[in-house]
Amino acid sequence: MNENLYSLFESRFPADRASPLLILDDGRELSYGEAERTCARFASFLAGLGLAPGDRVAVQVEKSPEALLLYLACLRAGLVYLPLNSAYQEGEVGYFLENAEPGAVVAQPKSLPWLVPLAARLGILHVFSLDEHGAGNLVEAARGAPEAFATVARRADDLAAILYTSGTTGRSKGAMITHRNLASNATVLHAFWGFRPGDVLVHMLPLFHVHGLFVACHCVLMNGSAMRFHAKFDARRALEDFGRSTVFMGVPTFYTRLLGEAGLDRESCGRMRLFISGSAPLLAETHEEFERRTGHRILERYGMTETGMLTSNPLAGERRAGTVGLPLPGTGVRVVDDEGSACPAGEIGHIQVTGDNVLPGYWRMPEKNKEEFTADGWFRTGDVGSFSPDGYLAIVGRSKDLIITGGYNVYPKEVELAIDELPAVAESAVVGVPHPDFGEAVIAVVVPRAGSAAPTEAEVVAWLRSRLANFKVPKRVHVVEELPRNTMGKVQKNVLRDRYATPGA
Ligand code: MCA
Ligand code: AMP
Repeated sequence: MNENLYSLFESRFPADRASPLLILDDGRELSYGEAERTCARFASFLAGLGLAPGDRVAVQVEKSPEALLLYLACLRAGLVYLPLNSAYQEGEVGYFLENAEPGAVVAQPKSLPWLVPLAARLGILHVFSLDEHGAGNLVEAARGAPEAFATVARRADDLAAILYTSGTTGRSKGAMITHRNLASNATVLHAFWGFRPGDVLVHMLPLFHVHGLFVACHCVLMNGSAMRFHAKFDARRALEDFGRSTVFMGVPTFYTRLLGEAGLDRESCGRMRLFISGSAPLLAETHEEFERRTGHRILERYGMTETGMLTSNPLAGERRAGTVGLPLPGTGVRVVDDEGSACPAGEIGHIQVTGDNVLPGYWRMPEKNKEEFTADGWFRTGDVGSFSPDGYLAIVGRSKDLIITGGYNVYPKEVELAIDELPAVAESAVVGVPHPDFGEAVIAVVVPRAGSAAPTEAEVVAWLRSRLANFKVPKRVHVVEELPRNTMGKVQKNVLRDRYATPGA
């Protein structure tokens, strides 16, 4: 049996291939049949380049139907898909390409001036462009390729994708995701959330992370139904779509922005059956306010890039605000103390997980595998939480030094290292503070080097903008004489968080 994830999707496609997979912003539709043909052309073209199963294809493009079809084509051709956030800058992308050694790169046309020389330096033979409208030389070059392609046989343990996640220390790690990881999670989520014929999902998430690509698109592909596919989140357009759709998935920022729309009420959401939130904590007050306005209780779930989805509130049972629900079928979730012993219900500890959805390890980083997995093979999430007596998991914090801003992860260390490269900076500390729109906002506290003129906030921001993705750039930079430290000499980030917690502080 071919355990290629694409074959699983294909087995679920509607018999009538004229039915829509994508309904676009301008009302145009892309049918399953058209999607299959374009995907086959992309797969034929990539295979024709000499790329072999297991080779990586790095893709840093804006969202478009073609970007989704390129992902499916990679699966089909047995290539390992490596999506990159379109906001990443040259230095960030350079590291990923050097580490993953892809056989081909597909990028936004505006990136080509720096990407072409970078690829040449790294010995990457094939560089193609694809823009936000789905145009570019990839599409041109694949135009004449055959519209039939025999999906390459893959075993469940073969790699389907590599997704880079930032590290607490040092460089990013490539999470290796197998066909088994994705197929098991897609099958479980499709059933757990009760997908049914005729469901229409409103898709407003980016396609380069797990939430938008795997969670949302896989549920739709498993269901053989349609999604209303938008380039990005837009609260007004979402409201328009709620009148003709049934399922919505978003990060908490989507929900707080929806609450800012006067038109969000029971009537506008009357046709919807399910609102799902994840990627960052949903405040209980957002949950309650959303229910008051629309009559819908948001279903919150919890997952990670390395593991896919782990827990979810139930479709039929109680959706409990402030919790991420119950372990998904087939996923083991345990809460343990510092010694690794199971915590009783109500006690807070480290969350560890196991299951077919959990990655086999990190790309070419055996030492990280040792750190991130326990001796008995469970994955350490770095999240901290507790179970209620009836099995609901609540996440109360993170042992990893991570900021989640608008659903994107930012590791303070990476931003601090970039700030410290400024000659006028002696040291810096980066923390997350509450933010009404993004949940948490990145802020930096900077100590000038003795004898140097203190850098201004604008200088620090300008420096970072050229080096880091825009969502990592601090919303505020505070210049201070020294950082607060404890008796061990460690910077007291909690003091900084408290000091700068008030907006405008
Ligand atoms: C944009 N900006 C941000 C963010 N997004 N700042 C902080 N955090 C953000 N997330 C800033 C830009 O730098 C820019 O600032 C300004 O906002 C406008 O940019 P624009 O792109 O127009 O913003 P937007 O369209 O309003 O985007 C906000 C957004 C977007 C819709 C919340 O960030 C988004 O779609 N987030 C979803 C992330 C996601 O998919 N996460 C799932 C990861 P300036 O003008 O100063 O440059 S997967 C995951 O976490 C796991 C597996 C899970 O459980 O799901
Ligand atoms: P990422 O590495 O981008 O996949 O982010 C995974 C992290 O997002 C998890 O380890 C959690 O810290 C966080 N996360 C995801 N979903 C939730 C949620 N519903 N509530 C709280 N944190 C979440």
